[in-house]
Amino acid sequence: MFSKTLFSWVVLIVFSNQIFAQQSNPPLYVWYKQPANAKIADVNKGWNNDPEWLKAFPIGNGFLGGMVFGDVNQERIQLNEKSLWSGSPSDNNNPDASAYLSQIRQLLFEGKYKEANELTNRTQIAKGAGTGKGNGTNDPYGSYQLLGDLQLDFEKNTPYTNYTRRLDLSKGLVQIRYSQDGVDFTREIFVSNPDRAMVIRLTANKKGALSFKSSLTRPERFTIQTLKDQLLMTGSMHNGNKGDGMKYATRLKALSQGGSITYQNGVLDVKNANEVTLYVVASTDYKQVYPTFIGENPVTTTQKQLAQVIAKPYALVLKNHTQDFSSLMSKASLNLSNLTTDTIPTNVRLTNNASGNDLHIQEVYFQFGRYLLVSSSRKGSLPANLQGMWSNKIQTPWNGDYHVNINAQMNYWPADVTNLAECNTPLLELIQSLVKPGERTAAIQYKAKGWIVHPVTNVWGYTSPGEHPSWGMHIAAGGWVSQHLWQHYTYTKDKTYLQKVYPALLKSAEFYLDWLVKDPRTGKLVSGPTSSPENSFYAPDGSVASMSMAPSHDQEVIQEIFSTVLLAAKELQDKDPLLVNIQTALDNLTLPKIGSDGRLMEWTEEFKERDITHRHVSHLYALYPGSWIDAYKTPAYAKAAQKSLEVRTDAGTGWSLAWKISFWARLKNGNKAHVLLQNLLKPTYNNSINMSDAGGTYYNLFCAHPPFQIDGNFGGTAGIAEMLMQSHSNEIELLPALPEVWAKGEVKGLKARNGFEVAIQWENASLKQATLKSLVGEQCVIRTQSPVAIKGLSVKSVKDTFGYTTTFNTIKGKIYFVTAK
Ligand code: FUC
Repeated sequence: MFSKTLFSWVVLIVFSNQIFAQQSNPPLYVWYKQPANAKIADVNKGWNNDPEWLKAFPIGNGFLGGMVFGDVNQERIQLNEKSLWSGSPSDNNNPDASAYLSQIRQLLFEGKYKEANELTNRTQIAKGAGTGKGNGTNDPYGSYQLLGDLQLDFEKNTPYTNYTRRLDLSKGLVQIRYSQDGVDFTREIFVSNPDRAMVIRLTANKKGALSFKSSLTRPERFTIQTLKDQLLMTGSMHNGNKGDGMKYATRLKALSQGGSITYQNGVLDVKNANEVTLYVVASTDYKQVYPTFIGENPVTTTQKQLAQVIAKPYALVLKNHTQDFSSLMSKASLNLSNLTTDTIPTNVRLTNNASGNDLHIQEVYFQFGRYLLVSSSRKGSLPANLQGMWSNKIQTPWNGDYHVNINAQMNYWPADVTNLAECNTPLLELIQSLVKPGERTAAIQYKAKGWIVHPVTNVWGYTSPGEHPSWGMHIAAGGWVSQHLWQHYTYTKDKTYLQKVYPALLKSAEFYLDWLVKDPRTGKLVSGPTSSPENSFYAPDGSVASMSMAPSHDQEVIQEIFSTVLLAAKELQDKDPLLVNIQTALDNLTLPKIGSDGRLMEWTEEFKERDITHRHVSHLYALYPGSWIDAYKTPAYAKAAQKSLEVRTDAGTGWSLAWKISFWARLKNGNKAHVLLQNLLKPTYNNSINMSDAGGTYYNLFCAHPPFQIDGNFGGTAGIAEMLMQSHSNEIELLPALPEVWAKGEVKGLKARNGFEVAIQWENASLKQATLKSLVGEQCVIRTQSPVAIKGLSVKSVKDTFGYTTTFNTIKGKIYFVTAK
């Protein structure tokens, strides 16, 4: 009797902890049977990536990162420190710009595009060198740069067998194995966030078999000091003004079991050890505080870091790291393949997928995007940049900066929805750090209140326009990034957080209030002069132009930021007098139109595009990430958006393909979204930098712009989530865009707006069951294709044109079990 009761208790406990009968998660490795060649390529030859570098594994803790080659005789870990930038704070605001604004607007209203564009090109640009045309490493703008290279020279040449290298995505751990000269060797490499150090553990199954020389190097600006028990590399960056800028320091130390370790002439020499652990720590004197940006001395910081990590046994450092890393990675999972072991190397899968449909690489790609965010974006670090944090160059393409006309935003699309809110904070902090410099830019450049950023920013608080208006006069950027502050709130409903970010939101709206002007032809409010990011058109006067009044993108972003501020004010019961003006402006805003060919118009007139398949699809902002265009609520606009998308084609740079996955998902077309995912996954093993080459995926799963650019990885992950669950319109839609090829599967840990955590299981391409955990106790509306039942509740699924909605109140902390009827 007693044991029976105990048994039922156990069953009950086990059952209540389970979301539902779980499938086991598929293995999460990126792995290969070959090393990458560690020979250092000339990193200063333009923007081309080294194809071998694109075979290495990226690792990182948000601050310190590495690319691990796994080369047997000559291991190389190319190092990065995320704050390591050349350049320095500079004033690029142009005080003469505002004097020309009304003249430019007048010319545009009169249809004199040639004159208007010429005048804009002359007057509405940054003062000084701006971004240095994306090559600003020796300008004040600066560039993100590599920290250097760690090399391990085993001074061997003998053949090896049984080679494998793998990156364990769930633990953030590289493991390399091989046999050479009759000895089995292993290497285990990770970058710990709790201990802020890179750790490299080498073992052999024969005593005394480990001998190698190790050193730190950098293409320029470095000094190596050989200390008694470590190597110290220090240097300072070019500040862009013929002087020294940011300072950095890196330390390398080894501890071994058996054998000897000596440090001489900049070389760490290990002889006949049984086991060796190398520690790398690094830091800079950067601090994200405008206007000086100066923090702690990196020589001191690294001293503390090293002391902390070597004080602990290796096993403990590894344990703390894996716990930390996997606590984030395990928050969401995707199972499409039902695999339990992975016997096919990643490069083979990628090739197989190109001619078929390798479900495992698709689920790995989803998790790889999450892995990259966990590795490159942690509390207190700078956000993931154009290359996340991995660059092997002194001049990273486009300065490896924060492009805010799509790229930086896309990096953070997966953050909330795939349950990595912790990794979101660096972007939210960066945005808030732009308010002060952005207020100066608004005041000096446009004599406007509020704050603005143009399409690019760096670690030095750059908010001025770029050097050419065709790309540099993206006026909507500030509103777009501010939207991220609000979106994060919609997931958490945390009012303390909202209170903190509200001033940035309000001040962004305040800028647009000052900026908008009345179109004399319609009496409506329009933004301009401004571009539809990076696209251009043939104006009626025959000229090629990028400047116009009221391109759809700007109007959509402004519409959204105004609406958002009004919602935020309501949540906080704020009564700021500006809110009345915002409401009035919102009511008078010009909104996009549908053209005679059925497309959503990119500009207010039906101009002929210079490039009809342009990679930017900014006028569909309102479809995704915005939500004003909705397949169910505004079907006519959704149809027009679809037409625009079809004309843009299924090709594009990496991030463009990724964006299109989410567009198609929002249009509820899973098969089309999957076509785009497959295009994004197309193997691309060259080092082209030709933008007209369609993007794809490199050997190590990095996204090809080309060259390597990480946004497509993040956008791909977000796109997959958007195919499986959507929550942008106060409903949680389960399986809104399931492609036929994902007939069966399970996703767990997706976050929905209004505070829900969602798991879904499906079979035969339709919902089997789902669970929703209510995190804040809001009412829940779920949308499904067929009626559902909710365990313990009496609910009714109400039919409409697009499916069924089921509404129920929830209690904070409770899990609701949904089953298809
Ligand atoms: C924008 C895009 C480019 C590239 C660059 C970093 O300018 O148009 O394609 O992604 O950012």
